Amino acid sequence: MIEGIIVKGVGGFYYVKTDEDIIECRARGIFREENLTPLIGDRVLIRISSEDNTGYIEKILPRKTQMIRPPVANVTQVIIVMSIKKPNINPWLLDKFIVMAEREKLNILICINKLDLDSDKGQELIDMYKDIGYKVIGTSAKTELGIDELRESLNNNISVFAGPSGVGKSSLLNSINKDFELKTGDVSSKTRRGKHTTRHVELLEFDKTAYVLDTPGFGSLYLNFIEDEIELRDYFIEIKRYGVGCRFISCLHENEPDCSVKKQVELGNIHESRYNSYLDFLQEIRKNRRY
Ligand SMILES: Nc1nc2c(ncn2[C@@H]2O[C@H](COP(=O)(O)OP(=O)(O)OP(=O)(O)O)[C@@H](O)[C@H]2O)c(=O)[nH]1
Ligand SMILES: [Zn+2]
Repeated sequence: MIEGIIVKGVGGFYYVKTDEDIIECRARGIFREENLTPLIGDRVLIRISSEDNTGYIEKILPRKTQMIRPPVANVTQVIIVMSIKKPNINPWLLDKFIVMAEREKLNILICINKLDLDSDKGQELIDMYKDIGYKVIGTSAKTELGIDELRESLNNNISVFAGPSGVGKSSLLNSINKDFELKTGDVSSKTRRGKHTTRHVELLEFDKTAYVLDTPGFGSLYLNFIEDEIELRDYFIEIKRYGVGCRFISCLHENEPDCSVKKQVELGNIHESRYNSYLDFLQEIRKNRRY
């Protein structure tokens, strides 16, 4: 049997990239019995028929991670893209994407794009999130600033881009590799096009150790997957860090006495906008639970 990775799935067929080739495969019926669906990103063992060079997926190797939207296995890294302008940077939204990615326990790379439009403001934000402890790259798909660094970050990862519409996710992918040729443009023209073409999620191979999903992750940003509000503390890494010093183990860092997090906000060691995002998401989780 040969090992490969599923890079695409269309209508019951799976396209498995091996060292030499891309093989069109079907899944063994046994997976259905086991209620197991092969996913894009799955490492699989296949048997190839010598007659027509199509194959059967015989075994799915253990998954490292499993993303729900879009359904992809073994994603290791999320590249969260925000633009400094057009659309304007929205730290609250950035924090939300970070929470989604932290929850999935994925490596996070923050990419502040369109730096050509306002590099001062961009740098401010880059410094802020670096200070928190994140890996941040400032980029411009227009001037190719930061593209080499972004390309390098793909090595040894299955990456997925995430971020709001229009920030330049497709443009960045195209700058990384001209062969990708993803459609870019303003939102309205893309929506029109989208109505007539069925989109399939596909893993783009950048090189043997670097795959990128052609479809953005985390389309829905509802926090309803968080069942217990106490979870949220762990998805803000600096709040988690400073929270160790709170008087109460169960401190939610709102109005509890001797809260180390509140103190660090006052001292300026936790950014106010991050703390505000935290409080806001906490309310959202509570509201969800009431329904
Ligand atoms: N000035 C400037 N414009 C950019 C940059 N990157 C992308 N753009 C423009 O921003 C617009 C949106 O870019 P896309 O790459 O389509 O954005 P996207 O994030 O893929 O958008 P969706 O597919 O809707 O999620 C296009 O008109 C791009 O030309 C950049 O670095 N600087
Ligand atoms: Zn506290």
